[in-house]
Amino acid sequence: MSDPTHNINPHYKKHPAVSYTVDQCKHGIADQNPAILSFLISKAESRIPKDHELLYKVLQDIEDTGHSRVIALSGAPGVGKSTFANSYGQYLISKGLKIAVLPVDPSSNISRGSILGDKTRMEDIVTSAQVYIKPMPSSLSVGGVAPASFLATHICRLAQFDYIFLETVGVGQSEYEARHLADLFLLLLQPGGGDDLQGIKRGIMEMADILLINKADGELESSARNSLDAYKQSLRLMLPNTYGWKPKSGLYSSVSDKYNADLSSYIESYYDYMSSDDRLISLRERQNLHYFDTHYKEILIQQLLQSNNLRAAITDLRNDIQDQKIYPYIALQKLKALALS
Ligand SMILES: Nc1nc2c(ncn2[C@@H]2O[C@H](COP(=O)(O)OP(=O)(O)OP(=O)(O)O)[C@@H](O)[C@H]2O)c(=O)[nH]1
Ligand SMILES: [Mg+2]
Repeated sequence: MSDPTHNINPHYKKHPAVSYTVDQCKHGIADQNPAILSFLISKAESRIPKDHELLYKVLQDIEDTGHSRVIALSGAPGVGKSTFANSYGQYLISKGLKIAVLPVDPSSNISRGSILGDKTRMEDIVTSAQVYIKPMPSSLSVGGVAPASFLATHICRLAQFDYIFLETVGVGQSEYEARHLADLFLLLLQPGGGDDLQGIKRGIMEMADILLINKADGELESSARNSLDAYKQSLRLMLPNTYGWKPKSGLYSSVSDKYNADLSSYIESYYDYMSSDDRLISLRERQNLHYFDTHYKEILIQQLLQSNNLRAAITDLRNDIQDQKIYPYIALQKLKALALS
């Protein structure tokens, strides 16, 4: 049998993982340094407690000035979210603005193999120094106690990008997650849908602050106009959101520049509206509380389960239940007493 190690380079050394000090990270955030931002976001994706200790040290005393505008980009797969980020991104860059584009729920993006696709769709902005696009996560183990998308958004806020776009996977849970992270929920729709909601759940449509019929160009332009009329009808029947904002709707196309100014005026009017009466402050406060409320139980449970005594007691109680030595209710009461002791 041939030696399986014969073609391994004996001089090969694994590169040590790049690491940065707390101070370097703080400066990196202030400078919007992409390598450091990606380093920190990878820590946010980690389940290793040490990584979160580092994040804690880096993030704890950097002030969030509230400058960044966080926009969720939602819509069914293939509707053109990444191409939109490229096209509207170019428009923002031309105004001297700095932007970050982050995927929400990157693990499901990877399983659908579209992150690479997303990056190629953003080819015009990917090399710009004014743009940070979060690279593919190094592993699929996204998670830990804090969802990485919250922390990634938070890190980009602290870096004070003018705009942060959160591209969702377009279906289900990630839309709701994005709604809890973003100031503004922008929904892209395919032309030709009319009032059937094209598989977009009504709940998602109701979250939209701005709704665009995308691909309003070439052969699709007239059907995009028809769709817009139909959507305007159904939007009229919808109640304004919690803050009293009535969603705006319009056309968009990533192959021309012609709708960018309109969209920009919709976005401005949304922020004008939300900035008055402290609505935006209140929205962001609610989002922070939502994040805390969703995760503190998980943290406390994890903390408790680190106790060997409790883990052993759970094993014993389960055995006793199986052997019919104890009722499950009594077992829970015993466990509670133990946890409180
Ligand atoms: N004609 C036209 N085609 C577009 C436009 N925007 C996107 N497309 C095309 O639509 C396809 C999907 O675009 P993407 O930007 O990858 O769509 P996406 O919503 O990011 O897709 P996922 O990330 O897979 O959910 C590509 O073939 C684009 O070239 C547009 O404004 N006009
Ligand atoms: Mg995409």
